[in-house]
Amino acid sequence: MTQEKLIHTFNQFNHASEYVSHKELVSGHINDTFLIETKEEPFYILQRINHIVFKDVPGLISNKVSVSKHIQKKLSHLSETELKRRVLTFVQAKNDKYYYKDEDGNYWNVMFYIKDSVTHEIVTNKEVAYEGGKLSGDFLNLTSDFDASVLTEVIPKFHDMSFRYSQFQSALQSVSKERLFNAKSLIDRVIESKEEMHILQNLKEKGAIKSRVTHNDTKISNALFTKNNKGLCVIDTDTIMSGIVHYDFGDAIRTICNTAAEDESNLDLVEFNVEYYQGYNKGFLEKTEASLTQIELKYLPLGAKTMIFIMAIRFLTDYMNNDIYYKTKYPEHNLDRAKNQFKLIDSMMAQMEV
Ligand code: GN1
Ligand code: MG
Repeated sequence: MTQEKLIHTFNQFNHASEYVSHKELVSGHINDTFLIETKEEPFYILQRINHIVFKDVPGLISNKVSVSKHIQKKLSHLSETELKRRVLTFVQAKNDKYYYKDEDGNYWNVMFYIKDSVTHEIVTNKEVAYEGGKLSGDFLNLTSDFDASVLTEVIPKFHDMSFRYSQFQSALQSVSKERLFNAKSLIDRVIESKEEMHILQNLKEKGAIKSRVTHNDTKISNALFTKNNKGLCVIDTDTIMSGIVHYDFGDAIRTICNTAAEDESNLDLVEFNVEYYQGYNKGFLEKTEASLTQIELKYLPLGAKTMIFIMAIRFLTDYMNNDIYYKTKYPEHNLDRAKNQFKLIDSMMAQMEV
């Protein structure tokens, strides 16, 4: 991506700002994200949405813009400055849409950068876990009256276990001998866990757990905090769709409670931090307890285990498919991610009853 092209793309959006410089933000595995620094604030986030992964980008943009607007309405008592720190605000393109499609077929969107905020790839502070719980809970509350059925399913069956299982089984048919050998023990684990890992999906399909608006990518690096560890805003809302609360609870726990990064290859460093589980759980329940059903509450811990497992099976499947989905930095990267997630489940099970 040349600088000239980036400036050209940025200038397809409605703003009165002058580009000064940019930085690529590299933490995501799917999209390309740039911080655009301007002559005078605000700064912006310019993002290329990966349209191989997200087949209906206009639908995705419509989901996230309409949910942002819904939350903005609900928080309209806040000052404009505060509101822009609490919810993502998207910038319209000159074509009046909230995205711009370039000559190469790439889709771009722009939002305001939320300054004086920090993200955590690894949590090292109990307050961040607690505040993270409040943020996820708030997001679910603020969107609870939004009709989830109008949302586009941006990645069909995204957290559907039987879909992830069938992808895993297809990969098993075509995996190379070498990768099969390297992944054998993890493959066996996936097969052993099949029944338990379908419990939540079965409850969802029976209607025992209701679908609603969920974020679906609540890893802790998708939340912004102040420098004093107060929760500000959830970001990366590309995967907003209809789902169950366990998806959001579980993916947050998966990342908050891991004492190491999700791709740490030294498994001795990967442990499940129960204190952070309790902290997140407390913040989450403070916001949602009154509105969750007994059955939703009962299955939150299994939700955490299931979401760790679903990432394990997805990383493993991608490894068996020769890394076609996630960005990887070295050949065994996806295998290391999968091993890491299984170690996290082992450590969780050694300390908690699920
Ligand atoms: C992907 O691209 P990013 O980092 O926002 C993935 C999530 C995984 C995550 C694991 C669309 O998210 O489901 O939890 O990697 N997003 C998609 O880090 O597949
Ligand atoms: Mg994401």
